[in-house]
Amino acid sequence: MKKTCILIGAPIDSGQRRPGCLMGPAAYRVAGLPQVLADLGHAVQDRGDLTHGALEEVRPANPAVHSLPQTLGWTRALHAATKAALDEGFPIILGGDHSLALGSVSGAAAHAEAQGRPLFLLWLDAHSDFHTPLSTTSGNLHGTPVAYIAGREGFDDFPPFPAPLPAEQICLFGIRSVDPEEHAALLLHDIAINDMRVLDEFGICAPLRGFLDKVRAANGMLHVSLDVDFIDPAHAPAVGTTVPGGTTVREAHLVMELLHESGLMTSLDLVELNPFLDERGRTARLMVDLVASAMGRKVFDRPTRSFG
Ligand code: EXY
Ligand code: MN
Ligand code: MN
Ligand code: MN
Repeated sequence: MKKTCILIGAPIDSGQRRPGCLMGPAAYRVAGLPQVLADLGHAVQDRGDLTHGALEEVRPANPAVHSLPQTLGWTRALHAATKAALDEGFPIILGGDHSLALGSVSGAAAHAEAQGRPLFLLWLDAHSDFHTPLSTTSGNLHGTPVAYIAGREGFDDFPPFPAPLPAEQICLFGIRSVDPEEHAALLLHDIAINDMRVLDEFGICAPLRGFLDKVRAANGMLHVSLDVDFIDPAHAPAVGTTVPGGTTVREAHLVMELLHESGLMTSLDLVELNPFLDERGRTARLMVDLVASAMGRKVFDRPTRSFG
């Protein structure tokens, strides 16, 4: 199905400390994302880059947390932009670090709530991002969005999340780096954690199809958040939080192809690309190729069937 793709640049890097993520939106455009989408027959509206707006003076309870005013400003801006874009089409948020999901997913949740539909979340990441601003030791708020989305306590400085997602509506995929406090909290939340061991043992298809069946049965909307570090750093080096043992390029494409075939994805984040760490745009181009697979690019247009 052809979509109206609404590109929203989010040059946010306040969720972590390594410079470079703010160049992400430009890198996706230089890597040809708008044209790739148009070549697939989609309508493309590039809304340019957001800003975080006026900063409010706020002091975090946890002294390790840095850039809280910027993160709050970005959260408000991304919430509004994503919610509005969902009224017109298919938002693709060009990050920027993963703290952008504090706003993009809350905006998607507000839209889903207004539509009377449940929101589901597919989190493609090496990390569970399940810290709160109180539990984080790095103080990097890009490690917290899933906790906010799931309704964990500890986000008092943030707007209340519209309708925190029940555990069964959240699916983590590719996980291989979880801090002890996150681990303890995740055991209490019963969120589906398809870590790399699950993917090694059961592959991509069975766990992902199981989750997509739940989305379909609930007439759900599906927000997908793709962190560059989901993919093995040997293939995607341009990210500040690399963790060895990630997915292959083909596994990442298979996820995107299954998402396209499901027809269920309603919004997408591309996060954590740091062009300053890239090798001649190699990672940016891989991410654009993955979006192309999610938006209908196929080598052979054939029904999936077993051969033999
Ligand atoms: N759990 C670690 C922390 O909280 O600092 C690492 C977080 C990395 C988050 C990146 C976006 O996925
Ligand atoms: Mn809609
Ligand atoms: Mn992440
Ligand atoms: Mn990550």
